[in-house]
Amino acid sequence: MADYKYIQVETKDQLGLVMLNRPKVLNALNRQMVSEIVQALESFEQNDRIRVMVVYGNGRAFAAGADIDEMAVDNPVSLELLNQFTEWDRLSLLKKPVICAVHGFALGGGFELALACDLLFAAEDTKFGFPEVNLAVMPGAGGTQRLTKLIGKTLALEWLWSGEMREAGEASRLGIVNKLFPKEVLIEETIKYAQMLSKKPPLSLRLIKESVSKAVDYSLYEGMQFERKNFYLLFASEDQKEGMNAFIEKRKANFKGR
Ligand code: CO8
Repeated sequence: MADYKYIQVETKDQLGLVMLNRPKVLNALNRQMVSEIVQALESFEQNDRIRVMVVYGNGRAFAAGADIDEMAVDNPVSLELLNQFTEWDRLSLLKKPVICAVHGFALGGGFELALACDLLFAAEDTKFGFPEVNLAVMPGAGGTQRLTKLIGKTLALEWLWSGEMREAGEASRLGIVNKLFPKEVLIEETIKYAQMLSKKPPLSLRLIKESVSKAVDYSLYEGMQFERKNFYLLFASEDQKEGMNAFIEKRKANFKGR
């Protein structure tokens, strides 16, 4: 497995786990760390044995945002030339399920990373927010877009303008968090859920993810056409035969991902 400086990577059965690992600075996301996260997830994406990926943080927090020390000296030209977000954009090309498990703080770029994943599980102690406004900047990795698509314009504006931190319970009520857990069992419960998901037919998970993602951008009619093609496509898979035969033969299906 590649040697990373700011993350730790491991596999567990059919899961690929990525742990953010700069605990002294609350996993502040510097550029190399973002590169490493994207590389690690892409290598799990290419690994036939991995079916579900999990991202979480080591130490007191999931991530307290982009690394402010690194960003403080940026200017528009350096940012344009760096073009760092091309890497970030590759997160949305991942086809396998990605679950994010957050605790402590999920702020700024850390919150954006969580929102870029498919499912968000949170410890009850998590504080969410976009403090960028207090630094006289704004979210730059999808925060204004993904948050607004999730909770609507007025709620998003109020939250982003204030820069305030909100408790996990409120984030859950707003529909941002899928599951809340006591901090002590967050990773264990997330892995349990990911294990369950890893037993499902991978091609179905994949095409469901693709179709649901289209629902955000497409009209209902276009979205339904897209969904239908994916529905038809699954009938070309061995797993569809296995799933339906297992039902008819009253046995447990064994899905191979083809
Ligand atoms: N960048 C750099 N260092 C950080 C960051 C950060 N974002 N957050 C915390 N740290 C460091 C602190 O400087 C401190 O270091 P040291 O011990 O050397 O002084 C250490 O982590 C521990 O932090 P605190 O002592 O501050 O811990 P507290 O428990 O008192 O406070 C807070 C925790 C409230 C989370 C506080 O650390 C804080 O406000 N952090 C900054 C939060 C923030 O403003 N985040 C937004 C950053 S901007 C951003 O994310 C833009 C995204 C653009 C796209 C990025 C794509 C990746």
